[in-house]
Amino acid sequence: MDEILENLLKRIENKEITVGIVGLGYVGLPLAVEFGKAGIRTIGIDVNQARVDQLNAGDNYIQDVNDAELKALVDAGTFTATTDFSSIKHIDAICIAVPTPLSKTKDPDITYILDVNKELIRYVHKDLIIVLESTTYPGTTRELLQPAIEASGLKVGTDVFLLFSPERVDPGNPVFHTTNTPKVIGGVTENCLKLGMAVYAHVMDKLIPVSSPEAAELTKLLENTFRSINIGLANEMAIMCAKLGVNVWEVIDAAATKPFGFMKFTPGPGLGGHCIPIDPHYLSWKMRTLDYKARFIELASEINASMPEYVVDLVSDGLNGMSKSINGSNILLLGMAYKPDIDDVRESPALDVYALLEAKGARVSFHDPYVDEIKFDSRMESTIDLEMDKLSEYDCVVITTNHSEYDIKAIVENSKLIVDTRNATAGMGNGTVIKLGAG
Ligand code: SAJ
Repeated sequence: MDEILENLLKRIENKEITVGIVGLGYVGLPLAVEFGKAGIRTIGIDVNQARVDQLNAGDNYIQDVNDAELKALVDAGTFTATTDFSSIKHIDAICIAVPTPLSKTKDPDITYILDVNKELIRYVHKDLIIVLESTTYPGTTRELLQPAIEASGLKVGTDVFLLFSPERVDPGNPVFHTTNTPKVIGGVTENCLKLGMAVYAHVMDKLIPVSSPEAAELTKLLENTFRSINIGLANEMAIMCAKLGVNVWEVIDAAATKPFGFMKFTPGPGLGGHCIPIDPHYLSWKMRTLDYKARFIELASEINASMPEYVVDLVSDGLNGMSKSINGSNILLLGMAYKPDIDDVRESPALDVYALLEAKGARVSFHDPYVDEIKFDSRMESTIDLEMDKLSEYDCVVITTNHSEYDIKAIVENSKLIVDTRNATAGMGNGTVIKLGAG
């Protein structure tokens, strides 16, 4: 590595750098806080002025970020937020953690990455280290970012340094967070990798270098495709067990006693979150451009996407047993977040269940201790207060997300009919409970 690069490496190791984080969401903000806590000047860049103002006032909005830690970094001037991309001129290493959703036709929507790219081209400068963290299809870093950056005349690997390093945030995970989750990282060149690793070494306990940005991009997609497919298998097992009159939860628990070669996944009302329902489609889309059909991904997606409808059929069967129909019934959904003990409703299957029941004429309400209100088409719906003595007013209560604070026993005792999609009522033998996958 020549002298210039050695000097750059030394500056990084001595924390004589400024780190920029683009995208101050559930990935970017925790990462920015960790760089700040490591004593590195950190500038957060986000297009959302309200978010920027909130952060500069020391107010946190991400559940996994410690309020006091953020405030201390803001008060000390170690972390500041801005909407101004020209700050890149004063940044030595920039991590891009913007959303990569799907379009309506389930194709990758990399608009956010393209928007950042436009700003990068304007302010990219010599010795800038650029890391893309957003989950994307293999080839994005090298085929999209590199040509755009090099159009400025700066050469990747000698003048600027370009890498891909997937985010692995598991919102709400009480054990694994930004610093103690191994960090995969792939550089366009050896120098890119060396410098990128020196930056991340300040905040990550363990770095996993791979040979290319494509390997890093695909590592992330394998991780989440693995989950989507295995969740799809658990959901299909639930459907098959119901037809066989066997309790899928008992079967899964028994299989999970195998000390090797098995990993437990459980059925549910469908796939929620910012990643699992979305990321595998980035891979299947890329494969379609190479005339290859990623069959496992498509099949798992089909099964997972059918689960909200399957839950509504269980509700219909339950009401039918009471000579009632969905049409005109009062139905309460417990839990709108896409998984327990978090406030995130993105892609939550509970939203689909809500909409499907309403479309069939039910009067639907919801309770969620973490979600005050949800947006339906153009209207906002607020959570009800959960009062045990009022549960009998509902013809059916659906447990869509089993938040830890739910007193399930009391809910079962006070409800006329329960459809349990999460095995929350395990062991509560009660005629009023219909359980997903329990025959
Ligand atoms: N789900 C099931 N059955 C299961 C597991 C999950 O139905 O056995 C459902 C959940 O209810 C949820 C969805 O799938 O609706 C996604 O669940 P998740 O546990 O994968 O949660 P995410 O998407 O918040 O977090 C995941 C990470 N989760 C874990 O590794 C446990 C991980 O895949 C990624 O680090 C992260 O997405 C990401 O950002 O990619």
